Amino acid sequence: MLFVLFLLIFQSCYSLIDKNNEQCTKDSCSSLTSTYYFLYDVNHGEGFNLRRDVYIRIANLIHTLRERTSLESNWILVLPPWGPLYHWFTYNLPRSQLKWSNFFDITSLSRFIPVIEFEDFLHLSTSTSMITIPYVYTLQHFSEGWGEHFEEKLEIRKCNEEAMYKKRNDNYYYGWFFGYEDRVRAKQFQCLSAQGFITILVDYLLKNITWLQDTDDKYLIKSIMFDRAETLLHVDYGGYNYWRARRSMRYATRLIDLGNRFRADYLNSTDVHDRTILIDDWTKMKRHHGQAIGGPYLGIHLRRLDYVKARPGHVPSLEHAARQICYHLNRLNLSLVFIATDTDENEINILRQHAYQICKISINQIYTYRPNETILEKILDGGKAIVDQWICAHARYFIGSYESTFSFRIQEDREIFGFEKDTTFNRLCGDNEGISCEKSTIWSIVY
Ligand SMILES: Nc1nc2c(ncn2[C@@H]2O[C@H](COP(=O)(O)OP(=O)(O)OP(=O)(O)O)[C@@H](O)[C@H]2O)c(=O)[nH]1
Ligand SMILES: *[C@@H]1O[C@H](CO)[C@@H](O)[C@H](O)[C@H]1NC(C)=O
Ligand SMILES: *[C@@H]1O[C@H](CO)[C@@H](O)[C@H](O)[C@H]1NC(C)=O
Ligand SMILES: *[C@@H]1O[C@H](CO)[C@@H](O)[C@H](O)[C@H]1NC(C)=O
Ligand SMILES: *[C@@H]1O[C@H](CO)[C@@H](O)[C@H](O)[C@H]1NC(C)=O
Repeated sequence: MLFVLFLLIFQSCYSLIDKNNEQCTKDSCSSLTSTYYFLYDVNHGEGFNLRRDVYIRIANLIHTLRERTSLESNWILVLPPWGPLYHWFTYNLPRSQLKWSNFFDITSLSRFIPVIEFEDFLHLSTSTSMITIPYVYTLQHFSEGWGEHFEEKLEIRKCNEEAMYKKRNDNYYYGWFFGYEDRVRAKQFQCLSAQGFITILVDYLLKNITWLQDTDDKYLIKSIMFDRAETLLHVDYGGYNYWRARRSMRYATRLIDLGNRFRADYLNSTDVHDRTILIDDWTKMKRHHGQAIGGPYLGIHLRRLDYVKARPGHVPSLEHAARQICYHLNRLNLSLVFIATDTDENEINILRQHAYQICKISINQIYTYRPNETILEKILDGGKAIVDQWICAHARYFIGSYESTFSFRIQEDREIFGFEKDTTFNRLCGDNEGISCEKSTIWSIVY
């Protein structure tokens, strides 16, 4: 019924619109040109690289939503501040309320969908004290499970777990909101059981949400937030718009500069020789496999810490990792190694010693990126992770860690540069898997 009414208004105004909507008078068309803000959050235990994957899902949702409603509304994504993240533990660094511009290039993101930082969202309110989001939902799985066959469904249900947003005496809901507990609240909160692709939310947003003007609340901004956004699936994993969203996730310039400087200083790696020249506007960059050759070094992502226990069969001992490094250096006639890793220099030194014993590669041919305190304070743990990824993405040959989302992001960057696939989709093998175990799954770029 509401939707029919909406269609009627839409049609009557559409005739007035005449290509652009400037001819709408404020009264007759104001509802058709509204700006809406979409917010989301992810389960707090998830790491940096899975969160980047969730961004791609959400960006595609916004993209679809904008295609479906281009005449009557303008949907804008509010970027969820980073942190605190379980893996970002360097003592004394700021750990939360981190802007996306620390790590990513906002102009590039905006070439796929319009985005704003959360701080800019806060400034939309004329009040400096409070902002009200009309609807907040926590997505959750259906408590009875997936059932016999795959079916997309959505239903308001009782919260499976204790609700993360609590109603106070003033009838508003309060919660974490990226550490801005005192600045943000919700008018309504519910749990939404959800199963299927992320775009299932498009119909819900268009049909089930009525944007009542709450004249009592002067802090209200037309916005909606979905927490636990990782609950829903990619709409087209590995497809055209997956890759467009991924290509839009260019890194912040200062991180790229740091990575490039390290490549030039220690690895004899520059874009002209490596054939990895970046075009500023990603929409104009299209490479085919084999165009990029990369710098004269082997890139390794050696995931340690919790992985050693979590993936026992597939994570090599330091000795077996060294054996594999020697094998590939020899095979590829390379003499330099770059290792991205979450472990400390002590473990890498053990690995260096093993490599020396196995293939006489000297200690100073194996590099890691260890920024000093001054740099680390600027780029934070997340920036260091990106510089590590950037350097691996430019290696002549890359070997990742089994099923690590950190490695997946490097593989995607290499697809964007146009490396030969067999230099990219490789992984370190566990001690009982030999030296040439099953490769990682190939997800080729699509233009
Ligand atoms: N600098 C740096 N950090 C790393 C490296 N490997 C892992 N990390 C850190 O540890 C985190 C790993 O968690 P994720 O990003 O979720 O990636 P993952 O390896 O798939 O691990 P899980 O998601 O926990 O299964 C990264 O975000 C980094 O903060 C590395 O090679 N270099
Ligand atoms: C959305 O609205 C339709 C029509 O009123 C209703 O049948 C459906 O249950 C609603 N969906 C949810 C998730 O509330
Ligand atoms: C560095 O790379 C260039 C171009 O690939 C090559 O000509 C040069 O010999 C290399 N220098 C070293 C020290 O390996
Ligand atoms: C291996 O590299 C060295 C120097 O880097 C070079 O002299 C030699 O010809 C290369 N061998 C092969 C088989 O490419
Ligand atoms: C930290 O490293 C940067 C770049 O390598 C360098 O310019 C700077 O002088 C170093 N700072 C300190 C305090 O060592």
